[in-house]
Amino acid sequence: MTERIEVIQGDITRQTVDAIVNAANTTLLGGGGVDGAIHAAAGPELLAACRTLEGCATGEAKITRGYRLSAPWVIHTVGPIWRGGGHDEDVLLARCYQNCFLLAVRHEITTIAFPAISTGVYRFPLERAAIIAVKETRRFLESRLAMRKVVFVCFNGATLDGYRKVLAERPQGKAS
Ligand code: AR6
Repeated sequence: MTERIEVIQGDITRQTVDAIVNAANTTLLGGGGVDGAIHAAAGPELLAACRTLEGCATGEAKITRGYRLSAPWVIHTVGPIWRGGGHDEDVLLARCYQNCFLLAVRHEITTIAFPAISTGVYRFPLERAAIIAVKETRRFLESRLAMRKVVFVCFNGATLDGYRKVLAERPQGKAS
């Protein structure tokens, strides 16, 4: 299973996968960070498509085409804003991954790239977010053999180090 997880440093807009995930906000109308980069690379057709979606609640996900991206699909999800950890942030972040995977199954997506959702402007602690991302991904891959590849695209070295550390740790409850 672990061989179907990749972690790289790079720009998610350049990934050649079936779907890239966008760390959006509830309006789905664009923003800074990875959201801004995806809209810039996909072109104005993406914003036009997003306008028809009527926003997205925190923890949910919605899908559009990728337009000028090499990825044919973009899955937009809204991570929680970190407010100290006592406001269901962990559960909401886990739901982002779960809902992205549900859409991936529905659209027969077999390769998908994620940014480190919520860990930028939304200030979710990186390692804590990476633990959730890896746990949800491993759980999904166990049940879904058709998913060939999940890529964690880290924009900087600190994010890459955080993911590598978490991926090197033994999954909880596993003997080997
Ligand atoms: N490719 C991959 N990762 C990237 C890229 C890129 N091109 N650009 C940034 N990152 P953030 P959030 C990383 O702030 O915390 C937006 O304004 C970045 O280094 O993009 O979920 C939305 O509209 C960090 O590791 O998303 C929302 O308002 C990660 O992507 C808000 O920000 C997430 O950082 C969402 O905040």
